[in-house]
Amino acid sequence: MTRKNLTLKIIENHLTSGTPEKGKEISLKIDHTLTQDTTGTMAYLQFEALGFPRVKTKRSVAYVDHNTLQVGYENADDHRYIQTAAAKYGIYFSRPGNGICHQVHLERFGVPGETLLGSDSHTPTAGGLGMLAIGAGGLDVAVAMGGGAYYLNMPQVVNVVLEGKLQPWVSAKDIILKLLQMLSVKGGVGKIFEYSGPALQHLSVPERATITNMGAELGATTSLFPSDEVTREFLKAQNRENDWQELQADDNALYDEKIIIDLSTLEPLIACPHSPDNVVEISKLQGTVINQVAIGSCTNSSYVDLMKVAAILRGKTVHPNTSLVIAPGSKQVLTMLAEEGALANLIKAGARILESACGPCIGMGQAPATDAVSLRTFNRNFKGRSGTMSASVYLCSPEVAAVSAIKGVITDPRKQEPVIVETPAKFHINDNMIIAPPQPKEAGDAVLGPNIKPFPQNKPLPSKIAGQVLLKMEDNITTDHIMPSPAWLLPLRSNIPALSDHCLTPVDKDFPARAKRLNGGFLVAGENYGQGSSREHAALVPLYLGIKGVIALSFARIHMSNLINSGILPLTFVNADDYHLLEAGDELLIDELHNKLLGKCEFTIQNITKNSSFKVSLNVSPRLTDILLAGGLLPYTKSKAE
Ligand code: MIC
Ligand code: SF4
Repeated sequence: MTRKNLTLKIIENHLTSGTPEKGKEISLKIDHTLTQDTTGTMAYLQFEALGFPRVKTKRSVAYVDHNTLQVGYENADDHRYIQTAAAKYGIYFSRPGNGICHQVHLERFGVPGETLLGSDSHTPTAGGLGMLAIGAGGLDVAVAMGGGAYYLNMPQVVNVVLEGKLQPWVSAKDIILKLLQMLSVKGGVGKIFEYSGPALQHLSVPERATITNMGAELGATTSLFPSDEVTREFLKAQNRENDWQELQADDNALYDEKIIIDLSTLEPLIACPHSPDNVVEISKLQGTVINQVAIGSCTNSSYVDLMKVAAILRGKTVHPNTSLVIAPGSKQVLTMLAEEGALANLIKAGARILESACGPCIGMGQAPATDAVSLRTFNRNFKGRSGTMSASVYLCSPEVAAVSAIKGVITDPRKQEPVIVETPAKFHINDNMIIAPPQPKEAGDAVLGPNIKPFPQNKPLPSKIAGQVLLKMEDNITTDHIMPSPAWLLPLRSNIPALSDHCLTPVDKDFPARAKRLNGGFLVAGENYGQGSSREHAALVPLYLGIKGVIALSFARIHMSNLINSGILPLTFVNADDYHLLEAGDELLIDELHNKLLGKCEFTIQNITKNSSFKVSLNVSPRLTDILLAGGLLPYTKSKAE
């Protein structure tokens, strides 16, 4: 009798190389891919540059959901490019207005037991449905669309056992906030979180998806729920029962780690500024004045979430000093809210209804006022991400957000009568905003606009690299720091030269000019460098600025891959003390690099300024070393195809 966990079963079913043993490199066949508009343009340009004629996956979907605010021609041009590229390459196109990629994929496309690679860090949302869903950079997704395998180091599998039942007013959001409180934003790096236990019978698929969605904030590779009767009910209600199959871990399955959470002991929790792991019990914040409440995002914008919000707001008025905005997760959710009268309750209460898109979560509007406090149901509260540097953003459940919006202060809802909303037996199905790809001979060419510029490509790795430490950074630098994306920069996502003037400016506003003047150099950082968004712009823009290597105490998974894919060395300090000794402005030299890469993964960098040296390691597989030597994944993949 085998004792396999579910992660291992799905991995074994998709394995194209390697042995799934902890830490070893494996590769997986990818069944589905998804892209969204702010990473999609790059992914399709790269797909084109790789020379693939058409996608080879079972299903690839291009969503437009992030940058839907067309303040100029730029976004509209991106949308047109993505739509025409999707038609040309055999990809489904989810039109702007149809909803947030993760919510729509869950509702209309996700299939238990299959693999999904998405150019967005919250792709693991589909793990709520029993899919092995992983976020990656656009180039990895482009390769997967062309039929290439996805490579990763076999993660450790953590079993999260959920016991007991949530108390009234405590929700799925509080389960994942609890894990963030326990483990921190780097506690999940190199891990997959597989959920089990008696409490699962009480957690619907969208609730499970709230948990797998925010597993990204733990730094996890992905998170996974079994596919059980609850999953079957959800797919049946989506008119997709045929996509269901039962998937469970074996009895007494083996895991690398186990965490037990008794749901009955949880309280409503809130993540404080400026990190999703800065979590406290609501009682500690009770009475904090809030200027804004924002409900939505791929974490908490499902039908049940918003029906609860509507029930709480029914007959009430939003506090005069608080602005409430609500973005339903999908057209399906919005349609059902409208048909059931809940939308009217929201509007009557004074909520400002936004379109079904990411909206304020990616800083597309609704930036808070100077020094304001914003309470959001989102997944990230990094400093400045809201569009206002001085704002304080707190993260909570939709229930807490709605009750607090009425009171104008953070309010523990537990003294009130609980609201009960059941998962519907039938969702409203209408896929008229999803365009299936035409037959190849009917598809025209992909249409580029003037803002879509060629992306930078690296040269093969030289054997001698010299340069200055251009910037020294602390722990947990996010890709929002490296390549900020407020509303006024998002239209430039297809224009790397224009974006380069804003790289790392939240850390040092002079960085781009310095990097350009000195023709590039090195970046130095602390732990968990590059956490957060999957945007490969955080590697492509540094590449454009001549960055040759990043030396850090540790890296976040997706960003490290993006650096390698761009041919930038991700080096780790062997001794943490050397991080403290290194200073911005130090001149560094790595010589005989090719020889060094042939040997063991540790080598020495000379610090010319300090007349000293320090050890770094490049702890990557031989395949990744070859990618670095080739100058990135694109030239490497092309050379393999020749
Ligand atoms: C995010 O939530 O940070 C984003 C915006 O969805 C990103 C993708 C992007 O930067 O375009 C992500 O999570 O990967
Ligand atoms: Fe969109 Fe926010 Fe989800 Fe990113 S985290 S996909 S910006 S809703």
